[in-house]
Amino acid sequence: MAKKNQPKAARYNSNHKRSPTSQPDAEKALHQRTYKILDYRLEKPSFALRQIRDGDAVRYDVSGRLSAPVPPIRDSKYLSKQQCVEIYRWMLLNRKMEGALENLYKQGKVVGGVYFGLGQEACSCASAYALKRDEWLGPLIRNQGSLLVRGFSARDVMMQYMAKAGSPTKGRDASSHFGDTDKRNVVAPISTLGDLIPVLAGVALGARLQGKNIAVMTYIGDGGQSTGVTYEGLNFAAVQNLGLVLFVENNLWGYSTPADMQFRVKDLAERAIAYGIPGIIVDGTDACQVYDAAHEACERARRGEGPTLIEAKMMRMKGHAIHDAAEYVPKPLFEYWKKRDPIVRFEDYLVRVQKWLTAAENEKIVAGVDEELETDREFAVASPMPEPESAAGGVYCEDGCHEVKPKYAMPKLGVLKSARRKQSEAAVHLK
Ligand SMILES: Cc1ncc(C[n+]2csc(CCOP(=O)(O)OP(=O)(O)O)c2C)c(N)n1
Ligand SMILES: [Mg+2]
Repeated sequence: MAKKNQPKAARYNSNHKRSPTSQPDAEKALHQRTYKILDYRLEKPSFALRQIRDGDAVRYDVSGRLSAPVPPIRDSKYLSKQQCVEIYRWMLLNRKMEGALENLYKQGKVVGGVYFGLGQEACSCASAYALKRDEWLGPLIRNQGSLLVRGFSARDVMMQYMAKAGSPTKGRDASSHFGDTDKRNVVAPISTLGDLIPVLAGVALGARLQGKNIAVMTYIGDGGQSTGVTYEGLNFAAVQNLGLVLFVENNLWGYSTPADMQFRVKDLAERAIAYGIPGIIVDGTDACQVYDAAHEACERARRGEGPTLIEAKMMRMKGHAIHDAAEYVPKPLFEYWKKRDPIVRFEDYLVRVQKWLTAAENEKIVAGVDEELETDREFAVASPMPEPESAAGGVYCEDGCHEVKPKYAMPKLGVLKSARRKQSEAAVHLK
């Protein structure tokens, strides 16, 4: 084989260790600092991806402990049986709704593409579940489960994808770029990755000026976290002690780029150290771990103690969107994560391990979800498309159509002053 055609192998393994320096022990002890990253996982997957170039073609090989036993679900410190069952139902609705969307797309009824959160339902649903009704969420396109938890229906999501007149954006967008700043406190996803972070930090700042420390939650992917605005937004939240709960969804791929080619740190939770905020790792396929970390971070936020970065490790179980068959993902990686399916494992936990659901009760939940979806799907399909003339409406704010009112109270100047005082006290303390 000619040299230029030979497969070249490059290792992209974030577990590389730099060679130790030859500092004397005493000097090392003097300079060494230690930082804590909490890790809730019951399993620490260990594998490496290898990029193989064969001429112009690129593919990935995976090696490591791919036959490791599947970890159990970790008991939650906070969730009741009732709450676990509720989260399980949201996850089921999330998954089955996306299945219905895939079918609608194949029937030519969806305008544009479809984005899936397959394998990430625990992360979307259990995280949003930790917020109180009057707190705020800024989902990304993969967090359709979070939208359901915040009070949107499967009907809303399906109508949106079909650009129906009665959809949340009245047919103006054909994916999940919608929110509700009036009742559900949801900021619409922003396509430029990372931009939701300063926006949500701003929401927390607004609430504080109105005299209330609230938790605000948003997400960023393993790819999107490389953007500058992620740093700027989180740093702003950190120095202002704003109650931002940032889920870094490490699903191992950003489009076709593997996570190991996106960052050099071992765990993205380590980024928290540089912001001076707590960093936590959870298994993103375990709803109990996701909820517990989210709940603790929300409680910190409500106490006015600032942001938390939670890295949720999982796998994007489909391509980037429906057009992407994800051929570049090594099959054994899919097989490994399929065994760690968040819904199958949570169901097993509720039915067999905890015996919180009988088989008959479980079947009733599944049937209820199917029935709800079928009703919503039929309604969405039968509902009309927007009238062409309506396209120009709703672009500009007409007199009185949007009254911007403070959500919590009239802004207080004193709050600002006390926040500044707290900051300068903290600065003195650090010195
Ligand atoms: C600033 C910015 N750069 C690039 C894109 C195009 N883009 C959209 S999604 C995506 C991949 C994101 O990967 P990741 O953040 O890991 O999220 P995932 O899709 O895996 O959930 C890219 C590159 C964008 N929307 N915004
Ligand atoms: Mg990703």
